[in-house]
Amino acid sequence: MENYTTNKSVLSWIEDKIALVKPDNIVWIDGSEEQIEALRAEGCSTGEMIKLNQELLPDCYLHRTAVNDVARVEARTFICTKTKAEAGPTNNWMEPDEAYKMLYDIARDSYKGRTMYMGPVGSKFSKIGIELTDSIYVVLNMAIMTRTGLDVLKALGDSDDWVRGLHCKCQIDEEKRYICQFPQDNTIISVNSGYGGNVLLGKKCFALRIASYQGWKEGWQAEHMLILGLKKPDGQLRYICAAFPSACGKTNLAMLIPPEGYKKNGYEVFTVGDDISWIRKGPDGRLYAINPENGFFGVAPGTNEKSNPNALAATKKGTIFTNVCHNLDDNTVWWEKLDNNPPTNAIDWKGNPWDGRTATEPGANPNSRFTAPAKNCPCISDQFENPDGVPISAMLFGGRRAKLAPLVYQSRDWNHGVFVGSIMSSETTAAAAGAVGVVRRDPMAMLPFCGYDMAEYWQHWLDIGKTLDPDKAPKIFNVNWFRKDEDGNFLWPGFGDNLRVLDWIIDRCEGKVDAVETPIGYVPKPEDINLEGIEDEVSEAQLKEILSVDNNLWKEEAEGIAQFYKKFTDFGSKIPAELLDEFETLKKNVQ
Ligand code: OXD
Ligand code: MN
Repeated sequence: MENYTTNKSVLSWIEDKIALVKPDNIVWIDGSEEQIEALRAEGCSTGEMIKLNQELLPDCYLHRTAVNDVARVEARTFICTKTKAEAGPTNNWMEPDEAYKMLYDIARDSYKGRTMYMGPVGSKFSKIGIELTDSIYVVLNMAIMTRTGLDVLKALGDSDDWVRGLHCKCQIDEEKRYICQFPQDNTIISVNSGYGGNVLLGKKCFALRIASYQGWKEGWQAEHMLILGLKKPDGQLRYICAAFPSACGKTNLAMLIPPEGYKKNGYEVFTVGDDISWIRKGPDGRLYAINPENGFFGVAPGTNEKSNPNALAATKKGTIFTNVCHNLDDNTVWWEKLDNNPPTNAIDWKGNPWDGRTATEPGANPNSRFTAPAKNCPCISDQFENPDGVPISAMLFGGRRAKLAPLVYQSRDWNHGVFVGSIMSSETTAAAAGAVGVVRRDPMAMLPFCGYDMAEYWQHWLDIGKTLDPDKAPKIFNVNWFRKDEDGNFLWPGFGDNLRVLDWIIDRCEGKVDAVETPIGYVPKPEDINLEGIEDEVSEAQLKEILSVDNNLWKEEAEGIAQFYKKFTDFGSKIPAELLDEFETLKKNVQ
């Protein structure tokens, strides 16, 4: 094996892991197009990858995971800190020595007959990681999602500040599937899965779980947030970060196309990121965000010309599709709600023949995905590669709540905003294994991704706030695109029309518009949400309804919040006093 680095910490860790997993072959990933092309060909020769129609979808491939391996597995995801207290009440915890022993027992000899791929991963501006894997699918995905290649090793030099990632696809034994993060050792070990979020270790495992811990220790933040740039008719760009639980439309919002009238007036949206933000204070005292990723790992079903033409365009080349439906007629892909024209001669995500005319089950898994290079996105921001990041005007929290939260409300100040984030809740989706449609508390959309005690994480948010001049701190809002009427119909059209809400948000940030104070925060006056062009879809009465705050529902909600907070106090975690004060205020306000 030719070594690509002289870094002792890298070489000795790799040697150690080679002795453990015993690969037949070892390949360093250099990030070159030739190597990627050779791996694609090898993946196709074994059936791991399927080459799609190269005229219609150049450099695009399809992969099917095992049918029992189609989502992130939160129940099998662990934070392995020295003490259980450090992991907090919302994380599964395992003692590190015990975890290493168990994982090494599973990983031992698991690469026999397989090839080990070693690829540096991570953002070239900041953090570096190396993932060892026995899966070509993982290598090809990581080559899209991260800045992979020998330059990264050069940038690392002799430093031992890098994240160690070991992935063993193994036998896909569900009972032995574990995704373990060791934040105190900068280490991730993932065994017995071959599905995206569990195995693309640069994403949730590193850029959120490990990075949130690093940010806590180093004074910055890793958040489950998209970043978008909004250009207004004055030609200026404002940037917004937004946190939503998985599969609540982050990719759609990040790539939003303004409604016609807005477009004519000069509004434009640019995407900096669709899933993860690393945020730190800049020299001018404002918060700046970068997207540590290099691609989009988006949910395919529901992505179409209307909901997200930019994402669709991004998938037209160099994309890997996972668990979508394979149209055999033209060797392309299809998923539910792509169009009204399902294929009739197809293979479903499970690998079985599928005919859209007679099928009773979906052709694509509800959590099927596309892994698309960010540079393909027609609205990618010219600030995407800016190592200093973009200055943040507003931060949004949101979720799916059919009845409770209004379309938008603004927190009274930073601390209240942190409280609003801490009580976030959403009806669950297919992005994680488990029941769909159940309300769960998901503070800052970080429930599955926070690498340490969530109460300490809230304290970290409050501490960051203390360092900010209130005039420069981003304003914090909560949005809910998913309010429904009595008959279960959505009250707000969503998608591009969400710009109407973003416009109000920016005006609030700039002190240009008044608002109505309610028990939960500031909501827009109905006349300040521009309905021009959608008067037929959203009546004034409907708008009033979506903006309304029902004290009785919030009283019920307060009980849910109390139960959630109790989990922390029962565990022995310290909920910051500021949040308890905010909770008291909320209860008083909705009396
Ligand atoms: C994702 C998720 O894949 O949050 O982004 O599950
Ligand atoms: Mn996500």
